[in-house]
Amino acid sequence: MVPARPAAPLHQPRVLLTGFDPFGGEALNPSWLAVQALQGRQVGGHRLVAVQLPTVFGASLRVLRAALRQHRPALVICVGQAGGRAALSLERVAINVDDARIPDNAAAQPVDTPVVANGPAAYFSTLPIKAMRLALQRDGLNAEVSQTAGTFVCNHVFYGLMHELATRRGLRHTRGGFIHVPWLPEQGSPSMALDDLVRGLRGAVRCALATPIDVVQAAGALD
Ligand code: PCA
Repeated sequence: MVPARPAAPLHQPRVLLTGFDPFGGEALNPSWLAVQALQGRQVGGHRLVAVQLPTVFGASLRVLRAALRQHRPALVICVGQAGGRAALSLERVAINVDDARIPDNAAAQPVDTPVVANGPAAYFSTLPIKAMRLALQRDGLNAEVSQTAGTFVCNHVFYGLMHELATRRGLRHTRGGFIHVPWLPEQGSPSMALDDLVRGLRGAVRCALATPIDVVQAAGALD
């Protein structure tokens, strides 16, 4: 009989990674393929947990909240596809608006509605985005800080995540943010290979865990 693998210790801290299902008529979503490849991996003493979110306003946040309750992660990075971008985009800010140019996967297309009624206008990422950009660039990857996550389901999830982290007592010490990834080569150009997406996300997690306070870079450095 094959001995059962010892269960991971219950107290082992976790990192939650989320990706989305395909949307807008595409056959795949690189955000999910990349985080799925990291499921169960260990980084910096933490276990990575991958969860898929539907590309649907509302439902995506219900799945995310359930995952936060279940895993109580130390760190959360939500990941989405941004077709047309060439770099791994470390998002700086989530804004309190849903404004969809195309329908979501449940055919909803909200226009100019808040993610959270009476919530603050915006939340900043609590990930060390400058340190992460530096770490990824040193690994030879194309990485940038992005000033907008758009107004579709990715921004919706990013805002909803930061609102949960800001308002739930049990998540007071959890840091979180959002990374947009380019298309895969088979989807169009510009693109990034799946191996590089996976390497980049693993490097982003490693850097975030090792960097409690973001670095300050001289204006324009490495841009
Ligand atoms: N990208 C979309 C939603 C799902 C995804 O992967 C966005 O940028 O809003």
